[in-house]
Amino acid sequence: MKICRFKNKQGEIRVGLVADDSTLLDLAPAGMTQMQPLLESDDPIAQANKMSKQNLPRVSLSEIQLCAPVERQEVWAAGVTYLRSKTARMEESDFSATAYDKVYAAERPEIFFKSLAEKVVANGEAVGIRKDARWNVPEPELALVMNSRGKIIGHTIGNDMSSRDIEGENLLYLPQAKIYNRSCALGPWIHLGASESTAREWKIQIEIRRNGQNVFTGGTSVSQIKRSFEHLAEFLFRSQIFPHGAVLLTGTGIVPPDTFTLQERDVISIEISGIGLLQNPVVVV
Ligand code: DO4
Ligand code: MG
Repeated sequence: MKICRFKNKQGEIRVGLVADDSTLLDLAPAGMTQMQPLLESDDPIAQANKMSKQNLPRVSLSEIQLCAPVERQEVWAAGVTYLRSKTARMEESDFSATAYDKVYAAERPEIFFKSLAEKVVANGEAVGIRKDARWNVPEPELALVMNSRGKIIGHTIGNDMSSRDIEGENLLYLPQAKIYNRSCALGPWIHLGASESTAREWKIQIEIRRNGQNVFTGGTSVSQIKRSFEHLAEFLFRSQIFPHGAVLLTGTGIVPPDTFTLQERDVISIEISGIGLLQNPVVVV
């Protein structure tokens, strides 16, 4: 079961249930104009199933614009959860290398703030590369969607856009390397109710195209994430409150070669089997 936010032809923001590859059901006539009541309910799948049985208007995906599947949730990100991320970061930095080594092995994960909901970029919108950075990459990541009680109720696709030269120069520059205009994309929708063992079977693929040509392809499996989702969620919610719920990106396991940097007008496609496709062009910000 997949739910989305979308802008209809009249420019109104609605919540939809994805019916098939080309159609969704508009949940407004069922009284649902925001995702939050569904995400906060005790059984979102049962509630979504019940609504899907009503005679709801069908909307073609080609007629609407998908919005980022977040309303008021803070977006956070975990880091160095894949071995590939640890080794790439140790290589990019001289004096921060031991920090990455230590955090990979430590009980406490690296978790950092990534974005306010209103700044998140939706499927089809441009993600940004900083104008003062030389080395920019996308980070394709599985994102956990949690309610205000810290329960994982769904998954979406995240892109944790990053400036590797700024991050590599000094670990204290991490917020500037990670949090800037258009640095976080989420979408295309939320897949509800998959267990962790099901999600761990999913594959993550990325393709980057430039002038219509492929310039990078990479892949990994969610099963390569070192930490359990419950462990990540527990640390995020420890001594912290999220009255509107939270989204947590789970780290990247795909790092392009060191010679690669994104350019304006590149198109990034991230696919997670089980969820769908998140596609964004690149703009300098
Ligand atoms: O410590 C730097 C960021 C790590 C990260 O974003 C990742 O591993 O995905
Ligand atoms: Mg990341």
